[in-house]
Amino acid sequence: MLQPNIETFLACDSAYEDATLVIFGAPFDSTTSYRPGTRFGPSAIRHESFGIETYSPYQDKDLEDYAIFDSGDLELCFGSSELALKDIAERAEIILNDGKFPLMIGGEHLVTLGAVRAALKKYPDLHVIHFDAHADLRDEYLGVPLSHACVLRRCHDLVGDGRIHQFCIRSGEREEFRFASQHTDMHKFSFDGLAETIADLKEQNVPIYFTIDLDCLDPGFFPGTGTPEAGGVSFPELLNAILTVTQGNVIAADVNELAPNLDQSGASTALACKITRELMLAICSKSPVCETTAKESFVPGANATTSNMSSVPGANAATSNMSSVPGANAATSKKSSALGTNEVTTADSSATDRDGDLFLYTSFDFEEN
Ligand SMILES: [Mn+2]
Repeated sequence: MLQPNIETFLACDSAYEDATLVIFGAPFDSTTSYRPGTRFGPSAIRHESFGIETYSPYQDKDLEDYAIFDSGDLELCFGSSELALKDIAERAEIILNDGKFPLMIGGEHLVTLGAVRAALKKYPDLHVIHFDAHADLRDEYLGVPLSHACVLRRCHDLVGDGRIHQFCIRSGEREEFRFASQHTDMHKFSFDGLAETIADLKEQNVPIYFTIDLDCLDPGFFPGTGTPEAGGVSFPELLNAILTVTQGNVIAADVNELAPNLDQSGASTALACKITRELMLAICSKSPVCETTAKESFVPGANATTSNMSSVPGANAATSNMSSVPGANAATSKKSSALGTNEVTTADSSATDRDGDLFLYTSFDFEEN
């Protein structure tokens, strides 16, 4: 039987009605301040997905076990940020109102504002977890308030003080850091404090919007982005942090700022694609919104080997004793007890990372939400 060539993210081919996670692309980069190209991010990630597996050995979960719908890319007006944000908000609102989880793939970081506007309508007590190299707290950039350099400041306009939690931040104007010290919960350089923050938000049972600017990663791992900043985190550290955040009440999320054209090796796209898979699996298995997603083949609560940050090989790697260098410590290590949900049951194996340093690879009995 001949079929039309419709490309979805790998295994995200459920019907919309059945899906509880819905992904969509926001290919917009009109306010990019330095090197453009993030408009090509969503289609590159989607295409790249056919080069990876549906199964995650980190989480022992498989995309095939969940009902995910890929609604494709929005057709956004490049000449008008406000129109683009309106279209993004409308798409996110439809998904939220249908009781599903929207996962947006950017695009430059400004796209987050559209989705946050929609999420706030349904969840007025929303908190934002923000991973980024940049503070994004400028009040305006080159005379405009709608810029990817201002996106978290615009989110602050909406949610107010103490509800934006920023991690890995290592770049911005002095004024942005001054603003952060008074109005946001900023954690510079690393994921230090993340587990405590999520434990606290979980205890308050507040909804979380989770935005990941991939330039939080070190440009050595992720050069394919418009404004790279040295001194970033590694893939295992980011993955661990994602597994931590998704233990909270996450109701919507985005991954942004991949500019595939700026890394001709394709390594940045491959990383972004894998992070997207891991994020989808973590959301599907943990978000309260997706509780009904699991198909019959998936057994919730079966010993997930991964729910704790220390379980990702390489996350607590050779740098763990370099405490004088900000960000050198795997910030998320050994903080699982703060979440109150993970109990160490067995240490089933140990392993050696590429540098020959021993780290403990443990198995956890994770209590599903
Ligand atoms: Mn950034």
